[in-house]
Amino acid sequence: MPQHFPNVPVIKYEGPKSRNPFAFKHYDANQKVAGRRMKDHFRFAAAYWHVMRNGLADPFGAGTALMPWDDGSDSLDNALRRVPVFFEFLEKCGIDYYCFHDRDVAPEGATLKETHANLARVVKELKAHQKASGRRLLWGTACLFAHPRYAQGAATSPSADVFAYAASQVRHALEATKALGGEGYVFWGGREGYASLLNTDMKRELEHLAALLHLSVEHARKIGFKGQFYIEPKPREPSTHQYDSDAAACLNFLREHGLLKHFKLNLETNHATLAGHTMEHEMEVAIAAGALGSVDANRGDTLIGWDTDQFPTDLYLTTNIMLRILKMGGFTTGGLNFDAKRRRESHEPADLFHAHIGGMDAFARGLKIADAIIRDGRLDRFVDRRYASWDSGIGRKVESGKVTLAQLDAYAQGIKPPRLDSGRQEMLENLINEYVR
Ligand code: XUL
Ligand code: CO
Repeated sequence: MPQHFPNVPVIKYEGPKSRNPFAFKHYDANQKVAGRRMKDHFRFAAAYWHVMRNGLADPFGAGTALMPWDDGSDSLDNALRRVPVFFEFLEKCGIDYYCFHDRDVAPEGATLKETHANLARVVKELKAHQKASGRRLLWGTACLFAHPRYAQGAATSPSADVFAYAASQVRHALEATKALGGEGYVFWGGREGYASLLNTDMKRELEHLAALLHLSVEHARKIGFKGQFYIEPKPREPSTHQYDSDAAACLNFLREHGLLKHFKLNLETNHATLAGHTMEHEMEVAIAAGALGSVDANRGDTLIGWDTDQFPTDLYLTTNIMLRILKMGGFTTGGLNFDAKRRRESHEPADLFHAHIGGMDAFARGLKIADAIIRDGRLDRFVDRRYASWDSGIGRKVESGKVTLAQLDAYAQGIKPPRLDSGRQEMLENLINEYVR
């Protein structure tokens, strides 16, 4: 293995008593929990854009990240040099999957044709490294938000020519994803929203967004791409309003435009909290629609109102996520992608490892805790009992659509006033605390 991270060993599982910062304390890839190896539960992925391209700038200051392998240029050679560094990182960290935007891996050229050729060249390199390392592509995507041409939207731009540019980029990113055996393809509509309604034809913009998604699904069929399409909800940031603002809005959009059978959701924790929801809320919404596909694993900060993309280290969060993934029966095409970056102060290459080790260990603990809570059974039994009145009698009739409003009126007039049992929230919180330790 090349040595771009000479001071970092291959990260191994050493158990909870280890004090080695370059070891897993809880993530033991091949250990079985709930009948499956940990690595198969999580399908961890690293984000090319954060690991390789995030210089750790913030709105008030320049990047701080030390990247001795990177000459800071936007050349194709520099792009090619990043590839082995990234794969060394994946191998040392024991991460099986990765995700990328077209522009993370390959630079824009002087013409669109040159841009596509750059991507094709880097894809060759990625493919060779995937083969040599056994690493795989969880999903690919096109960056339709960074270039100034997308300042007023990509699929939802007022300019039909910008739409065509976006379509061209999606075609090539989709084909790159297929060439790399990618298991999915993501649409995150970074600029698909508006800054002001004064200049916006919202209905038309939404129809154009749907058109791009339909065209992409058709193209996938034509080229034989069998991967899963995802849409990734996020509310504000960068727009005043984002059309794909949360899980419910995305599902409604997909349903309205006949796209629900082709798409699932890629849910991101920090996006959920920016939308004023918890991650578990967004997961419940997606699971209820049979549309939870994948997860961008990170967290926000309650003291900062933007997408801080921090690494997930909160055990309540990872427990809640894993409770739902276990109940869903696990990921199929999706996985846990660390769409997360180090703090600006954590500028050394070694910090990339500490960050991912922490996230993987937090999910390993979350999985073990969630499995224990499910096996304990008290939580599920409580919820079942709380809704027991729907399992028979009048509840059963309502659920099966076998009752009229008039019959319900007659029923209600014939019973004693309803009496509620306690919701026992605090008792259930205590139950969770028996396991989160
Ligand atoms: C932005 C974000 C994106 C998507 C992919 O907040 O999460 O990186 O995950 O475009
Ligand atoms: Co994301």
